[in-house]
Amino acid sequence: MFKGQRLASREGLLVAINGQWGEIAPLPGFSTETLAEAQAESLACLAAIQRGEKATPTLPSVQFGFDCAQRLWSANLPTPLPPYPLLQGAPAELMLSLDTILTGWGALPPPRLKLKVVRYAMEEELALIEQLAAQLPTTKLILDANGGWTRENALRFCECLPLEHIDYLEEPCAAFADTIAVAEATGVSIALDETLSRREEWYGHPQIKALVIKPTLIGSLNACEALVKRARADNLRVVISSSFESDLGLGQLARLAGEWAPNEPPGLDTGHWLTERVTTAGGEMMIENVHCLFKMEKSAC
Ligand code: OSB
Ligand code: MG
Repeated sequence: MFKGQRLASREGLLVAINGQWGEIAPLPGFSTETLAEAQAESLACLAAIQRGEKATPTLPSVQFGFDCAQRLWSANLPTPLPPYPLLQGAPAELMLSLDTILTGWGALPPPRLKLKVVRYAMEEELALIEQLAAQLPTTKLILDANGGWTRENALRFCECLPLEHIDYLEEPCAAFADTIAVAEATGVSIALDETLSRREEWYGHPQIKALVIKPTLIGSLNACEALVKRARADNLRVVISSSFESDLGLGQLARLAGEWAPNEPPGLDTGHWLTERVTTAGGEMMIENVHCLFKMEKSAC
C-alpha cells in the first residue's frame, strides 16, 4: 500500500548510456511525476544526447537514472552493510509469527529493525513495539509514520513509547513544526524523509538524528550529496533508502550507501516484494526481458 494505493506491480524504465545502466521508476504516492512524464522526459534527453547535446533532466526519477547511467562508480568499495529488516503486516499477526521471524534471522538479532506505524490501531501498534522491545533487547527500532499523525495523536503515541528501544521516528506529522513540537514534548528522536524529498524548509534541531535519503525521490546525485554534506556538517546520520526499485536500482543504492554512509545500515530491505529480477546474479542486465523504447543510432562518421 502506498499512500492508500495498492500496487500489484512495479513499473519503471531502464536507461543505458555507453553501456552503463540506470533506473527510472517514479513511485506512485511518493513521486511527484508519473511514469508517463518520466518516459517523455527520458526520451527527450536521449534524443538530446543523440544530437550531441548534454541531457539535463528535471524530474527526480529521471535525474537519478541518468546520473547513475553516467556516474564514474568507485571500483573498490568495502562490502556494503546489510540493510536493516523492514517488518510489514498487521500487528496481531506479526506478534503471533514473531518467533518464526526471529528464527529466520539466525543466531544474531539485527542491530536495527524498521516498523511502519499509523497503519493499525494505536494500542495494537504500541503492543507490538513493547513485544519487540522485550524479545529483542539489543535491537533498536526505527519507526516510520509517513507524516500520518496529527500533533495530538503523535503526542499520545510517543508518550507511550519505550524510548530506550527506539532509534528514531521518521516524519511523525505532515508539518515540520508539529514534528519538532512532538520531539520536544516527548523526547523522541526524529529522522527526516518526506521533508527532504518535498524540498521543504527545515532547520537543525538537537532531536533530529538522521536524514533518510531516497535518491529516486530527491533526484540528482549532486542534490543527494549536498544533503550528505549538510548531514555531516550537522552531525546527523545518513540512511540511504529505497523507493521500491528493482534489483538494479537497489544494487546501485547499496553502493551509494557504501560511499556516503559506510557505517549506517541502509533502508533497502524491499527487494523481496518483487518476484522478478532485471539483472543476473552476476550483475548483467537481462535485456531480453525489457521492452525497447529508444535505441541510440550509431552516427555515420
Ligand atoms: O516511508 O520510508 C518510507 C519506501 C518507499 C516509500 C516510502 C518509504 C519507503 C521505505 C523504504 O520505508 C525502506 C526503508 O526506508 O527502510
Ligand atoms: Mg520514511
